[in-house]
Amino acid sequence: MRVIVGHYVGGIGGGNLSDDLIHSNNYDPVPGAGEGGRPVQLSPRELITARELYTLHSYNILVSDRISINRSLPDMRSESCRNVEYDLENLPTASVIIVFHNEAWSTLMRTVMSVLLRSPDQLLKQIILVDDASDRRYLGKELDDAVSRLDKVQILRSSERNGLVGARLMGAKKATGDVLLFLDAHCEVTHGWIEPLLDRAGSDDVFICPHIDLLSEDTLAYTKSIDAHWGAFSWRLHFRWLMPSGEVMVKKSENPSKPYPTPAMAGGLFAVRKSLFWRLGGYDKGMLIWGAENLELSWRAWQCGARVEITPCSRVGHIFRRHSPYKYPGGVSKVLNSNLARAASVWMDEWADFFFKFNPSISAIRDQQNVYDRVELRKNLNCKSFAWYLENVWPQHFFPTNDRWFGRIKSEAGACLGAIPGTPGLGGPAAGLQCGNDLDLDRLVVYTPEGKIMADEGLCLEQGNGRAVWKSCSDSRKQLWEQKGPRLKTAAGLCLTLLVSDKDKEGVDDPLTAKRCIEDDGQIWHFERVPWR
Ligand code: LR7
Ligand code: MN
Repeated sequence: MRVIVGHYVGGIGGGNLSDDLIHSNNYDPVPGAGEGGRPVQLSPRELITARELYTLHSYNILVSDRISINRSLPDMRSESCRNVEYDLENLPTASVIIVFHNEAWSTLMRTVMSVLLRSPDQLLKQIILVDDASDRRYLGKELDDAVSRLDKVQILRSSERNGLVGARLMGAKKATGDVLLFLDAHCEVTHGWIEPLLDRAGSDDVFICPHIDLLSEDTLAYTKSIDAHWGAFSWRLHFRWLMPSGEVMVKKSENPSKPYPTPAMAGGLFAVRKSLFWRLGGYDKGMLIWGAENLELSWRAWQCGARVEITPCSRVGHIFRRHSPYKYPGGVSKVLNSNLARAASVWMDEWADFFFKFNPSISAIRDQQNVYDRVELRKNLNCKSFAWYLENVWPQHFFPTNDRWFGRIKSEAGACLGAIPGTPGLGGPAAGLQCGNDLDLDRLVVYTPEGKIMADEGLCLEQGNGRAVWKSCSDSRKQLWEQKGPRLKTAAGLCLTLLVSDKDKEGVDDPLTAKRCIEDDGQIWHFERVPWR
């Protein structure tokens, strides 16, 4: 499991950069730079300047300004994707919608140019740029002029900062193509990107996403991301990429050019038939600035009779940023938490109770949200339950359920089981942790009837070579633990053991492993159930 979109901490302003720097367009391409998707390297001195400018966009603007907005990229598709033939005459047309707030000129224009360069004329109806109240001077008249020279491209401006949902709705209302195709404002599409999206979006029941590749935030190199990924989310409702289940992988290898289902989408890059988008209720207008709309849309799609899929044949690069460069009116957590509260209350049923119980600060702002319209929408569309979603769309999920034990597993020695919060999804060696309180998600685990011990982020306790580790949950038998009285046993009959080094420390920070069963406090476990809702 890998993390790409995380939880942003902090919108940062322009620091102490001069007005001139902030507001001017310094696009100045160097012949050959970044061609073929290759990285651009800077001299050590330039790197220092580039670092200072990161506050503006959270990517290397010096590099971006050096690469032609028409740069070439290699064909990123697999052999089997290249062999698919599409009947262009019978594909629906696309309105590409790109919303932006204070984007850099060069990345924005490169997004636009890559679409113009690599989409068959008859399939591309229009490109709609939506300016979400940017205040950078270069995005004013200078952008208008540039856009007016381009066929099919138009720009809509919002005088108020609406956030990406409001901006996308503004674009969608003006779209005249059959399919809405959303992109972030720092993407580059590659050869053959649009045909597979339109081919699938033609059917009226699917939100179809491209395979998202990586544009390095430092060098703008185009790199392929791992072949298969699945979108999902953690207990705290942070979007996460996971490895698809074994079953999905088998199907994929049987037909490597076929779109495959995903529990959730990353949010920025997808195509959907316009009629379906509106029939399912567009977006939740109550969602501000950034965040959670991707989960809301994914749940709504699945629960209300549509699907979310990824086509491996459409490859689009996106600049992943570690920080969000723009301001969040009201503060980033207030904005994100309100959006999450809305999405959870409308769609998650009992799991909304779980989310709110363990996130009291979000629960506190829950009542400020009026979601009446969205609840009505759910009723009118006759949508299925979240239980149905978990069971059918994401059976490998790691949330508690009615038939899964949930709580704290505490050693007789004192320490508790839990995955140390580190880089989400990566796991690591398992050790005894200081037991937290009942709301401390890092010390709470799901114990499935099958015998898996699951922590947040899709980590399962696994007996590795000589040591127990937290690893991505899989079908591996090494992740099965049978409860025998107060002991937890592997298939080979070994006992989960906390290797207590110092009695006074109660096993905190001490390693866990599976050992021959003996009389030992480190092998005795207490199961303290914690109600999850
Ligand atoms: O107030 C705003 N107004 C805007 O117009 C805030 C943002 N925006 C624009 C912004 O300029 C950009 O073009 O909205 C777009 C998305 O914002 P980003 O690029 O800051 O978002 P992100 O790429 O970090 O985050 C992902 O999750 C978001 C949750 O709200 C959105 O769904 C993004 O579209 C989404 N991006 C992707 O899915 C790209 C692939 C990333 C992955 C994984
Ligand atoms: Mn983005």
